[in-house]
Amino acid sequence: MGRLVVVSNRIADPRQTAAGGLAVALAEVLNSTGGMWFGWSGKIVDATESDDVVFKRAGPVTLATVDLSQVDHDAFYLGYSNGVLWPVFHYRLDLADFDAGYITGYRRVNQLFARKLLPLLRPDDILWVHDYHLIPLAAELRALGCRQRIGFFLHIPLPPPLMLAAIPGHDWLIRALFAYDLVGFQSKADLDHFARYVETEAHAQPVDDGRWRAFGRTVQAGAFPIGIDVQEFNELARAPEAVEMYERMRMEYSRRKLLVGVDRLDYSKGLPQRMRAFREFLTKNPDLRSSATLIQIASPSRENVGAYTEILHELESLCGSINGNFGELDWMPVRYIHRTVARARLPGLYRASRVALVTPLRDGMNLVAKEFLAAQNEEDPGVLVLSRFAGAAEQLREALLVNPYDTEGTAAAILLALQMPLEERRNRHRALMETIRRYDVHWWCDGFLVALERTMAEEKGTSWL
Ligand code: ADQ
Repeated sequence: MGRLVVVSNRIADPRQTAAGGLAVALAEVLNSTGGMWFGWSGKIVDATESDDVVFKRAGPVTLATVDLSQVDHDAFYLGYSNGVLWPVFHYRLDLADFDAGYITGYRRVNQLFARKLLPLLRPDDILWVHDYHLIPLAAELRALGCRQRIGFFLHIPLPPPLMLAAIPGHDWLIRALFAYDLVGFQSKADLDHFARYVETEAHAQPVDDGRWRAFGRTVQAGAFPIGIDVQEFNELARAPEAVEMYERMRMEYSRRKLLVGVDRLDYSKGLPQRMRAFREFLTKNPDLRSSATLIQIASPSRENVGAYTEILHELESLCGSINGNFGELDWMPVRYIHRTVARARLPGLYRASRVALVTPLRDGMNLVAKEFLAAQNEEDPGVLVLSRFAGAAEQLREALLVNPYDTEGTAAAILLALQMPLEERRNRHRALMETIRRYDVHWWCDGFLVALERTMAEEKGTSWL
């Protein structure tokens, strides 16, 4: 394989474990090919400052970054990426802000990335572009003459065709996907939405085996559900920080069962719905009340986007009223933490918990579900309550699957999870572990790159957008 060039909005130093499983998995391929990771530096600079690429070495890997001006950042990142694509792709048309200036900024930054990246490329490089911020990047690169093989992976869901069609310029976005050689989605449902969109809106023809032809170009599309690095997570679970966390939690909650939720504070994660289901559980089961505590970690995220302030207030008010109405002098039902918890401590918290509540309203995959399973004690494992609307639900069939909009149903699943006999917990956990071990992050990474290498070489025109 040629050198791998990964492109994403934000980059991480793959040598730091805090960077997470994705960076670890990519680091392996990047290291072995002496690859490059290209993205935004995270810095916002004055428009008059130089926009040169800054290079850093991370072992054999080159990290290459560009800065963004305030105007570009606001339109590209806050505006189009997180104010249009994120809500619509998570089925929240009501939260989208279709300001016409955003799409111009989105395109401008993708053009900037293409302009800065192209001179750094070698003829046999293979490019892997990540996520919704960079959908038109391949089209912009092709317009400048780039002929290398380029793959794209969407980490978030793709909505059904009619919802996608609500985005002004949706046809431009999907046409841009055809500039890639391979387009990957998290789930079969997302892939099906892509197929139905291109058939109905773009009159594309299926060629064979996952290939589609439209706009005079053929693209391969497939489902590549992302996994975790089970071994890396096990090591993290055995490290002192996680062990200490586990022991502290066990001591503090020796007489109570713990339920845990770990999310970014985002409206897609279904946090108010989860709190209402827990409140319902407390209302319906007065005798069980003080036997369980829910720890909800909701780390701050995108705080300068309006919809995020609203969800923060809603969640705070729900937690406050649950604690006010149900709390006792020696017991509070909810511990809500609006801060980031170090990744190294999470496995300890997961292991000390009897139940994980992973109940997003919509999620591309959701890795917390898989990390919770990997951190369990196999002899006495906890139970995963999982939304059927998380991509992970396509794979994790032995979890307790719930509809997060159904408050009563979710409350009933919480009761079932807390009372599940040991034998059943073990059986479910064993089956789930088999899945997350087989379909781990290395399987995902290798599977995508092999599929990308196998795509038919095709003469790439340069008139794209
Ligand atoms: P996210 O929406 O960020 O990612 P998720 O998959 O749940 O969602 O988490 C990604 C990573 O962040 C995990 O390693 C998790 O442990 C960590 N994380 C989440 N909340 C945290 C918290 N409060 N504190 C510390 N760490 C936390 C997007 C998509 C997902 C998809 C991933 C990967 O939205 O659907 O699974 O990308 O493709």
